[in-house]
This record gives sequence, structure tokens and C-alpha cells, in this order.
Amino acid sequence: MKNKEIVDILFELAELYEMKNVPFKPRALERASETIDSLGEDVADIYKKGGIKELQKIPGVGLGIAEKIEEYLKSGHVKEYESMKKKFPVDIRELSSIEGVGPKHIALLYQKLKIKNVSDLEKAAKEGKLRKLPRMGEKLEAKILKGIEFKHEGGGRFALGEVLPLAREIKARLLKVKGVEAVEVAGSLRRMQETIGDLDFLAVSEHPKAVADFFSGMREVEHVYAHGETKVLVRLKSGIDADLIILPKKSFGAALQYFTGSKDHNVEVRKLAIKKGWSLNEHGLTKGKKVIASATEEEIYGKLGMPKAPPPEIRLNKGEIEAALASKLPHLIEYGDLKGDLQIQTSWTDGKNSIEEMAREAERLGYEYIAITDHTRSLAMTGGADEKKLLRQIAEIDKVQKKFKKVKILKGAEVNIMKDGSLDINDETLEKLDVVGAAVHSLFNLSKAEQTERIIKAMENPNVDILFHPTGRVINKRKPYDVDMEKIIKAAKRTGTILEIDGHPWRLDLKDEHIRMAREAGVKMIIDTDAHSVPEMSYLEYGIAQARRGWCEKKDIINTLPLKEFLKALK
Ligand code: DGT
Ligand code: CA
Ligand code: CA
Ligand code: ZN
Repeated sequence: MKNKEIVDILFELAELYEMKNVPFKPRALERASETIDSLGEDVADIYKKGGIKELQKIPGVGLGIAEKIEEYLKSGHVKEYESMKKKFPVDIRELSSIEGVGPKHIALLYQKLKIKNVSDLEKAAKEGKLRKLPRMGEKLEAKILKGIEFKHEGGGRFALGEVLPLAREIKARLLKVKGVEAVEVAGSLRRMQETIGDLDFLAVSEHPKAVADFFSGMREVEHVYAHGETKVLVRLKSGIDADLIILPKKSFGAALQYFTGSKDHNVEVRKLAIKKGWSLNEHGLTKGKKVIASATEEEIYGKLGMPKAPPPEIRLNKGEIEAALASKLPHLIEYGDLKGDLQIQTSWTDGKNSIEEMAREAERLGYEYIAITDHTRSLAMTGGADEKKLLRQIAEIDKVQKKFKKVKILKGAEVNIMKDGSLDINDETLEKLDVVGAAVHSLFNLSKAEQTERIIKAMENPNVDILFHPTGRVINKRKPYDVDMEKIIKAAKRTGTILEIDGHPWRLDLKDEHIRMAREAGVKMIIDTDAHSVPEMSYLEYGIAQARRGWCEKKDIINTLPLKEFLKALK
């Protein structure tokens, strides 16, 4: 599949145009790049079906971009990209992943200091060279250094959302290899952790050679570290490592249990086996030479006294084993349990699609409701709405609603919390909305006490139904702001404010441990996507995984409720 390569070229081209200050083009390219990134279909197949016309049916792909895709599919090159790239032979993706570094900086950094990648950047920043550049200064230099440090701490782990689609695609292809009876991706991916170190594929087959050869020959493979009879280790072009283990059906359960982990969970489970005089490894649960269980996970957990296996998402040795032994595992919220999405931006601000397009997608996904929550005034760079613009949007939603019978389009907003905890939209206007989320988008560096107080003040506003992305972190990029989560949870309980589980794969905010704290305190939560485009509405799955890792049941999450009851659960 060429999608990933096309995605990268369009993304870089967007940045290259941005460096040159060309208007409009960057946004269009970026939008097309994102859409193709989350496309379930191979772009080459689309092209084969109907050529350039068919390509233009992809949302965000106009004639100009379709021609570039065609050029790439036919020749493996995009001339315009290559000639622009010659002037800036730098690792744009890597540099722009650093908080504080935008396309204009990248151009300047290369022109003045020949900085090509993050390690060049780090060196120059440490030598105090950045502060001397025009429009940069000491403050930005410090911010960039902090950003680099934070990225190093992330240790090259990938966000779940970056690798899950690819892992699924590879799984589907492995399943088609002759003789393969089952495939699973184990490890942190099966546990749906926020970030993934490497991918662990398990395949059942009596003919391991065919599977091993297929795996190491996949087009995504950049390097083969090892190719044994039943085990293959590779690096994929996207930079992540992937292992494949091929095994017979009779030990699939044992291998799945073992390689799903987590390590801490496995250590405790193995202790249970040892207590019974048995042993447990990736081949089976055994007593001497006798196999007690090995074919399924359920049998293994069952023999060890757990009538139900703890769901993979909570296998962290944080109480799940004790709960399973006592038959007291929570019945976790299921992936299909949500009735609507509650944080959605549209082209009224920084979203890429219209209200109608987002509602169409909600209809396609079978939702009962969605909330349109565009940004407000003080987020000026997004075209944030003031009172007047919100009133116009309310009228527009009434109009668009007429085209939809099944989906209720709720009127909402993502209002900004100001320094003193007030909001940037007046109460009279907020009262006209169905659902209001409040969020911090500025002053991330306040002291813990000030930040907490400011947020709590906003939660006390009777019009604020939801606190959006409560800690503001961006995975591998921005640390959470310093906030006292215990106090926020108490305030949520006292004021009836709902806490958001933002499912955007770079946010995943609240974190699992805070979700669990909130749930134990009896605070209600919602799960939404923070979508800024149609394809991003698929992020709900990541939010649900996050809630499951926080031990949530259906009743903890209010957008599992039908519309009427949902509205009643708001302030
Ligand atoms: P990752 O790849 O860092 O995101 O995290 P995992 O959990 O996928 O870890 P990985 O790939 O190193 O190993 C996959 C699973 O294999 C892990 O979750 C548990 C199991 N495992 C690996 N090494 C050990 C070990 O030394 N002891 C035990 N009990 N299990 C292990
Ligand atoms: Ca792994
Ligand atoms: Ca591994
Ligand atoms: Zn936004």
C-alpha cells in the first residue's frame, strides 16, 4: 500500500509551502494528507478503479492533489515536491514534532544554521544559537529544549493511534496466508495502551515457513533482524519493530496470555500457578509433563481460579487478578456502547468539515446525537466564535437539523477558561446552548494552586456541563499542566460537572489512573473524539479503550444514555 508514502509527501509539501508563506495550499495539502492517512482503502486501488476522477472523490482531494497522487503512483516521484525539497533537505516530520517548532522556524533554522534534524537542533539550542535568530529569542529556545527533552523521555514509543490501523491491516493480510488458522496482535497493542513500543504478532499455522516468509517479505518491512523457523523480527518502514511468532493451535491460548502481558500481570499469574505446584509459560499451564490448559486463555485463567479472564486492557497487576479471583471484575463498557460524540469542531473554526458533513458521518456511524463544539473567542487563531457568531451557528444548526431525522445535532461550544476562571462567552449566550464544554487553552504554566483554582471556578458555572481535556497533555509533545486532580474530581462531584475522556490519540485525556479515581468518587464522564474532520470521528475507539483501562462500566459514561436521559444528566 502506497498510502503512507503519499501521506508523507503531502504533509511535507504542506510544510514546504508554509515555509514559503504560500496561502491556502498548506491547509488543503494537510487536509488531504490526514484524510488519506485514515483511509481504509488503498489509494492505488481507488486509482485503478476510476483514475483521477475516482481520486477526487476522496474528501479534500481536488484536481491538483489528485494529479500529484497519480504522478506518484505512475512514476514513484512527485516533481514539485522533489524540487522544493532540494532547497530544504531536512527531516521536516521529525523537526515539526517538537513543540514550539513550526514550518517557518524550520526554514529559518536550515537557512541560518543548516539544522537538518532534531539532534542538530538540540546541539544549536544548547549552544545558545537559537536565541540569536530573528523572531526566536531565549524563551522559544528554552521551550524547544524542553520539547526535545520530553520527546527523548517518550523513548521513541508510538501513539496507539499511529500503529493500530497498520497492525490491523497486517493481521488481515496474515490471515489470508495459506494454512494460517488464527492471528492476534498481543502485547501493549492488545492491551490498547496509550503508547506502543513494538508489535507482537502471533499466528497459528502448521506450516510456519510460508507465514515467516510472507511476514519478512511484506512491503512495509525495512529491515529483517532475524528470520527463524517460527520467529521473525523486523523493523517496519514507519520505524516500529514487529515480532511474529508462529505456533501450533494447541498452545495458542498460552502464548496469547503470555505475550499479552503486561509483564507485571504475568508475574502475579505465574505465582498463582506455582502455588498450585504447576508451572506457566508461553507453551502452557503444566504439571510436570501433563498439560493442564493451553488452547485458550479462558481455560488457563479458569484453572487458576478466575472464572472470567481479566480483559486485556486492565492486565496491569492493579487489582484485576484479585477481582477476577473473587468474581468481582467490573463489566467494562463495550466498544459499541456509545450513543453519540460530544466534542466536534467544524469549519466554523479550526475543523475541516461542515456541520452537515459531521452529522452525516454521525448518521453513518449510527449515533443518536452529536454536539457541535467549536472554539470560542479567545482562541483567535482558530476563528473562535464570539456571542454573535455562536447565535448564527445556533440558527444554522436549526437549518441543518431539518435534513436529519435520526441524529440530533446538539448546540454546543468549547469555551475557554480565562486566567481568573471566568469564561470567554457570556452566560446569557451559554444558556442557549444544549451542552457546554470548558477548557484551558492558555497559561499552561500557572502554579498548581492557581491552575486548579481557575479550573474549579469554571466548573462552578452552572452553564458548564463538561470539563474538556482536563490536563491538557499532548502525548510525546506537551506535559500536562500542573493541576490537582483530586481536587478537580471532588469539584466535579460537588458541582455535577462531567469530566471528558478525550479520545484523540494524541490527547487521551483523562489518563487511566485519573479515570479510575473519578469513577471511584462517583463522578460521571463522557467519551468523545475532539474530531476536527470526518475521519477523526473514528477516534471514539481510543477513548473507549482509555475508559476500559480506567475500569469504567457503562453506567459511568453518560453518552451511553439515549438522548433524553443524556440531556437530563447534564447540569
Ligand atoms: P511495549 O512493546 O513496550 O509497548 O510493551 P509490551 O507489553 O508489548 O512488551 P513486549 O513487547 O516487550 O513483550 C510482550 C509481552 O511479552 C509482555 O507484555 C509480557 C511478555 N513478556 C515479555 N518479556 C517477559 C518477561 O521477561 N517475563 C514475563 N513474565 N513476561 C514477559
Ligand atoms: Ca510489544
Ligand atoms: Ca515485543
Ligand atoms: Zn480545536
